[in-house]
Amino acid sequence: MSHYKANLRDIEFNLFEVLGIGALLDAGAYGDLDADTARGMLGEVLRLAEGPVAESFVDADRNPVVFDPATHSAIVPDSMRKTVAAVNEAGWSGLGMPEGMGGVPSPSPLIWATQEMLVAAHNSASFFNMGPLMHEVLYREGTEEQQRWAAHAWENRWGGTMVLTEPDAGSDVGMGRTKAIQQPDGSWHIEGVKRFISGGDVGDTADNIIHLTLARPEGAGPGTKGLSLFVVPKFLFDSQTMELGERNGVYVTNLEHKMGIKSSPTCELTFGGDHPAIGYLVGDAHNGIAQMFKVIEHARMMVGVLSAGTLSTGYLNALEYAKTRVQGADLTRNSDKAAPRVTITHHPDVRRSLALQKAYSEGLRALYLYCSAYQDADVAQANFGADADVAARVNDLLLPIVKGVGSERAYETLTESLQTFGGSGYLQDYPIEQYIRDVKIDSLYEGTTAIQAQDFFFRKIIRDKGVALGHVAGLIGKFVESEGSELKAERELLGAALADVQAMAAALTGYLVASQQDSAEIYKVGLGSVRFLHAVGDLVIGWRLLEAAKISLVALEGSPTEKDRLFYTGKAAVASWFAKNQLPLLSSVRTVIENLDNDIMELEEAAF
Ligand code: ST9
Ligand code: FAD
Repeated sequence: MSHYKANLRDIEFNLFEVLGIGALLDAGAYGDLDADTARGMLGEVLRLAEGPVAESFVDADRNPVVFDPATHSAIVPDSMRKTVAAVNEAGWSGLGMPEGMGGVPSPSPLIWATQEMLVAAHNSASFFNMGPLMHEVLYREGTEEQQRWAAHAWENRWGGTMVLTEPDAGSDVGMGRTKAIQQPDGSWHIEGVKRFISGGDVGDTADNIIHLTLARPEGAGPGTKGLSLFVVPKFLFDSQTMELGERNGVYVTNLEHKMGIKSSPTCELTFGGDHPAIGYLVGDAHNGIAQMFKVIEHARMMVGVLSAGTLSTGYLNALEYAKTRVQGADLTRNSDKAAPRVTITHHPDVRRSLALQKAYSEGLRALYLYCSAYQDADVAQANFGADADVAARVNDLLLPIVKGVGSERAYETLTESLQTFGGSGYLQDYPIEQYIRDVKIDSLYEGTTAIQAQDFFFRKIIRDKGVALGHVAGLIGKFVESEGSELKAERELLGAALADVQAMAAALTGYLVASQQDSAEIYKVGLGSVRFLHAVGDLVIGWRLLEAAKISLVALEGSPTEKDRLFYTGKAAVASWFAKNQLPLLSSVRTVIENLDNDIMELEEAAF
């Protein structure tokens, strides 16, 4: 039996009943791809995820990838090799790839929905499939010649990596010291040591790897703006025939031993030394950080989707267990020692916990799919009346929420899933402990939560002059003001949460303005930014859950099947629960943010 439990019904609900993707597809917006075909594809992806992808989840954790220093390569467990082969053969990475590369046009929400199932079924396995993302970015950013390389790399399932981090350059990418030295033939020699590179080697699962690498050309300025992006292949190749040639001078020199995702090869990569590491400037332009952010934006979204999917399977496993585990009597008969024992779903605290798990797993899915709707101008226009410019801004605004809030909420809520199992949850007999170990990384890489929170406030709100935030707040306000007696109390709670978040934004902006007179005032933005990110996350999640509830209540007025009746009833109930139990907590966050002081910043370091 697969550990992985997908929530295909909820995925389809979001795509077809909330975002209206079926109507767009049937109108021919994406060529031959119609709604029925899309549903068929989702079913096939589900079978792949539950089957060959999930199959290696346990084995690859207990018998992880190992490093062979003699060959500088990763030795990949057989179980993982089978999974990688099955994923490659299925070819789903073609969805949404540029048509010039042979890809199939598809709306973003559909692409991310398929990704959710694939990555959540086996987190580590995703890192053997980073190639297509790097190929796509090389295709979009590269010269004509590099576009050919990219298309060949994708067609031949080469691996791919994103190479930024160094021992002294983690969050602070601009501290990178890896050098690039131009050669007379126009190529470059890359020299330096990079750390923590996912998929730095993938053993014999790919014939070649392209490392998209940030390095500083000799004489270039400091910081991120002085970095350029190079494509550095593991094996050199003939630029015309693409025939593989000599080994390039980029080698894995260590493999990290990690808390989770143990079969994801996280590598130290050494470039150059005795054997030059030859690289080619991407797009023949020195625009490295902006080019790399094309990869990063996609990867941040991917991380949020992965977190949401992992929590969802954690919740569904916990729910299944809770429905069968008999323990204790109903609380109303607690003093009656002879009272019949009940399944733990009868206990109020288990219900509270299951409601929280259901709310965040369905809420985070609704959030990432809401965000993905702004990645396509037509979907954004049809659903939210956003033009292309606003759509791009809202996507930017939502990305740090999808990644930052998604990763943190998934990790903390998975501890609730574990708790549902009691002591059994702590055992390796169930998948939850591995989900927790595997998902923890999501709040760390691709920019830690603190970095997401700063990106959110400074870049996505202040630099954007509040345009995107205003759009989202406007939609929430409209929902709050909507007519009708349905969900009235919940809409009022949402309205209060919106006011709380707006007050938080005003307080943080006030500190920023005050910092022009007294620079220390900006510390208050830093002190409040993660709480603020989470608060906006809860607001948007609460709203999306209530939108889903509204649609569900309408569906319940028809004559749904029994299965659908239960589905819609659950959606309406969990939205109401979230509004009543989670949204009011934002008022206390508002109080904290409005009353921030700098005492903790003034504390001597030694007094901590
Ligand atoms: C990493 C990889 O951690 C982890 C693995 C990920 C796995 C993903 C999986 C993917 C594929 C899986 C596929 C699976 C398939 C299916 C499988 C089936 C089994 N947006 O503010 P400034 C740019 S990698 C856009 O001054 P500083 C912009 O160009 C390591 N652009 O920054 C800007 O210029 P301007 C990740 C942005 O102070 C310029 O940067 N590491 C954004 O110089 C400078 O901006 C990190 O993420 C943005 N939001 O530098 C580092 N922000 O302003 C985290 C900046 O003119 N650190 N730019 O437009 C940061 O993000 C820092 O804030 C910093 C600061 C480096 C940007
Ligand atoms: P640091 O930057 O040292 O941060 C330490 C702490 O300080 C964090 O809590 C952070 O939030 C906080 N902090 C730092 N700066 C600030 C600030 N300005 N304001 C507030 N708080 C701050 N990198 C790649 O390039 N490619 C990869 O494929 C890749 N894969 C990875 C896979 C794994 C398993 C791991 C563990 C890492 C991977 N990374 C990769 C690196 C990853 O992106 C970095 O670990 C991450 O960006 C954080 O950098 P750091 O570890 O140096 O932490």
